[in-house]
Amino acid sequence: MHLLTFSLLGLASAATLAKRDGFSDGEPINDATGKGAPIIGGTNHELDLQNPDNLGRQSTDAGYVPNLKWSFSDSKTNIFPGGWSREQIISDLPLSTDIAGAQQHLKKGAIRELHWHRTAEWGYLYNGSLLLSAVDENGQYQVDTLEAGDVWYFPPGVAHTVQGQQDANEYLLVFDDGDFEAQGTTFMIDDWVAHTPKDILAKNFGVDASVFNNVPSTFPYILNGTISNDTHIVGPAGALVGNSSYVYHAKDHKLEDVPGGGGTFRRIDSTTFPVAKTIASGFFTLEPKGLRELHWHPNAQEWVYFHQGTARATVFIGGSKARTFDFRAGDTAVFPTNSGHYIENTSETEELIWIENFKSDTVEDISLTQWLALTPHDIVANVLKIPVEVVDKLKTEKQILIKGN
Ligand SMILES: *[C@@H]1O[C@H](CO)[C@@H](O)[C@H](O)[C@H]1NC(C)=O
Ligand SMILES: *[C@@H]1O[C@H](CO)[C@@H](O)[C@H](O)[C@H]1NC(C)=O
Ligand SMILES: *[C@@H]1O[C@H](CO)[C@@H](O)[C@H](O)[C@H]1NC(C)=O
Ligand SMILES: *[C@@H]1O[C@H](CO)[C@@H](O)[C@H](O)[C@H]1NC(C)=O
Ligand SMILES: CC(=O)N[C@H]1CO[C@H](CO)[C@@H](O)[C@@H]1O
Repeated sequence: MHLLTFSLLGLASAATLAKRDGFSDGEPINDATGKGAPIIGGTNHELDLQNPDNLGRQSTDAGYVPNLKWSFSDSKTNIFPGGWSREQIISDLPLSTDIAGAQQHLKKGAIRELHWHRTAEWGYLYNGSLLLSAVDENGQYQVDTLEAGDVWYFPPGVAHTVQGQQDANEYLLVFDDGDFEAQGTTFMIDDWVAHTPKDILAKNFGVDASVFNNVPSTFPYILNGTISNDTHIVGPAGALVGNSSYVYHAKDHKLEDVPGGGGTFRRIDSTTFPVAKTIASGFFTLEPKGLRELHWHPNAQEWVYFHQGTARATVFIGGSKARTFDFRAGDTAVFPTNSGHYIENTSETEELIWIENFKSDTVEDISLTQWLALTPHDIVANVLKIPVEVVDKLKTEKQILIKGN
């Protein structure tokens, strides 16, 4: 009895202390303006709580802006002997025409079937270690070990595989075409061999046809294996090294300068990873109350993967249309080319980590603050109806990530 009374009192005082508005209770109610009313019919309250901005919280949002968000948790996960895979393609996120994404997990020794794609493939290993193997049209090859934080890029058509080296190996995949399940996108070696007449296989490889009696007819995709110890391949055309390498080893590269001091930024595009000609990416961590400054990308759609934390972004698509989205780890998003946006950390406890990908050779952005600072100040003051002294103080250098206060 005593305990019950105590906990009820505790609840009451907690409620008094943390004064919440209707939106943070998962209801479309603006306590300040009196607009809105509770949802009586069917609703997914957990999702409403996770997406307060879908409930109309931002009075600056306006007009119809299509959905720009997809959570990997909404994707079908395919499970295999050696791990799992789940993807986000154009039918999940229709505005992401440039890029499709996936997450994959390989157990120790597990092998992604040998294959190639008509698209470029970009990968970011965020856990474990991978043995990567690839061969190009000139017979140049690469056998390389990746650690967490490393990135790879295979141009279209390059033959490849990866094998998990630790107990858990997990990575993000990005392809430079949103329509990744289209016919003729992925070609699996055992699939091809199984659909080639055995006498042709025998003639092609110069062996007896019976060698191929056990080629699987159902394709494992991610199969169990044992750790390969055969990493010292020698070939006539040599290894892909230096600027030809398909691998970006994070430890060999510096972070970019972040004048705003709000976090870290790593640029992985053709200026730092020359082979990555069609997929450019930026890796961001955002510190307490920090803000990725208002900006847009002049060269491509932005595809985003949130790796850790929670975030908010408002996307302005022109024509008085803007919409705010709430994000958390595992979400993907697309911001249409040239649309203005910011990204803000909304977690009280966690650093925000995300990755931006562009179907381009470079990461490019135009900063709103830099633009205004480099435009005649009286003109800016007159257009925005703000004091010219405010414009005089705007920073002329891109801040990228702004510190919280
Ligand atoms: C695959 O290997 C794992 C160990 O990594 C084992 O637990 C599992 O049973 C194996 N699955 C199959 C289908 O062989
Ligand atoms: C990988 O995942 C394991 C299991 O969750 C974790 O203990 C480990 O710290 C992770 N390693 C990295 C590099 O993230
Ligand atoms: C490498 O693996 C093969 C089997 O795949 C085995 O026969 C050989 O002994 C191994 N070599 C070493 C040095 O472990
Ligand atoms: C490698 O690429 C970088 C960046 O594009 C370039 O600055 C450098 O000169 C290249 N090095 C060689 C040896 O080609
Ligand atoms: C705005 C906001 O809540 N920012 C949070 C971002 O993450 C840090 C932890 O790194 C929190 O301390 C901040 O409160």
